[in-house]
Amino acid sequence: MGILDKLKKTFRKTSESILTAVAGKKIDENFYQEIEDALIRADVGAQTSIMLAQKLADKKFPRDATESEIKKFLVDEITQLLEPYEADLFDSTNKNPEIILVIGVNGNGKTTSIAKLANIFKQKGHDPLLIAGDTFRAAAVEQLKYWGNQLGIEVFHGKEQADAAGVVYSGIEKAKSENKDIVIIDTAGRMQNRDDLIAELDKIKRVMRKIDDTAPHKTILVLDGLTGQTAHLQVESFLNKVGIDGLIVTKLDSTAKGGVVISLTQKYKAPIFAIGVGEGIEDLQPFSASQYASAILGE
Ligand SMILES: Nc1nc2c(ncn2[C@@H]2O[C@H](COP(=O)(O)OP(=O)(O)OP(=O)(O)O)[C@@H](O)[C@H]2O)c(=O)[nH]1
Ligand SMILES: [Mg+2]
Repeated sequence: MGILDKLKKTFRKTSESILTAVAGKKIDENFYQEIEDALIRADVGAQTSIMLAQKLADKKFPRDATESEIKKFLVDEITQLLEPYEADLFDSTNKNPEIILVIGVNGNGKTTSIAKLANIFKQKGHDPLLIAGDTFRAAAVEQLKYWGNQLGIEVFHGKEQADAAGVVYSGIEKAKSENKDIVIIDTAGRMQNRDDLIAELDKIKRVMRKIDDTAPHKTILVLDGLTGQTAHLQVESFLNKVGIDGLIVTKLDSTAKGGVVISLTQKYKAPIFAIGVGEGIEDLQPFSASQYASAILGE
């Protein structure tokens, strides 16, 4: 299956929900309102949904315009909205190593996304080291080690309940001495309102800067695409309290509200590094504005 077909399948719930508003309808006042409502239901965000419906109305489609013409227009508009937020995670690196810090709320998909990312890096010829900075749960280290074994990628971890910042420091030293070109750091899940746990992230950042004062080169917030408005609160908090360079939005295969990617980018100007489209190791895709726009409209 090609990437776009796979994405269409991923976003089928979202596209079906939007398209029931379009299919077989006459183009009248009601039509634009229905599209606006459908976009809002798909979590596209009120402001953007109103704007898109207005643009459609301004375009003055003839009453007999086809569903496909309407969809193509929306695909183009959404692509333009999203293009500035395509963030390339897979460009070549020269930071020796490139240090990527992965953070987010419990269960959002951090560890799984790290395994998927590492797999992509490895396939591209990189030599990543994964650091198990989630020292909170023993099972977290095991989960990362499991993926490391499966993928043939090295995992660095400390002793049980070790200080996360200390593990990160030792891991980066090891990566440097072994000439790894990418380090990806897994961290324990933490709620955005737990300031004590947020402070631990500051400590991790301070410690890695003793080795490389430009690190972390990327801080990625992983969001669960199923959580809707809660995802917005998470971005707001982590942006203000920790600072982030962009997002990975996961579990888009299980939601009818796949428009959340649009509302997040428009509201927070947050680049999207990748999207999670399933539980398998291949199910993480670099973010493409045009493919995403086509997929959520089933076009
Ligand atoms: N369907 C689907 N499931 C996903 C996706 N990404 C992650 N998951 C699942 O979400 C669950 C949690 O993923 P983890 O990677 O363990 O999440 P985490 O953020 O590391 O969780 P903590 O370490 O507890 O904070 C697992 O069952 C994953 O398989 C995705 O894109 N689609
Ligand atoms: Mg985890």
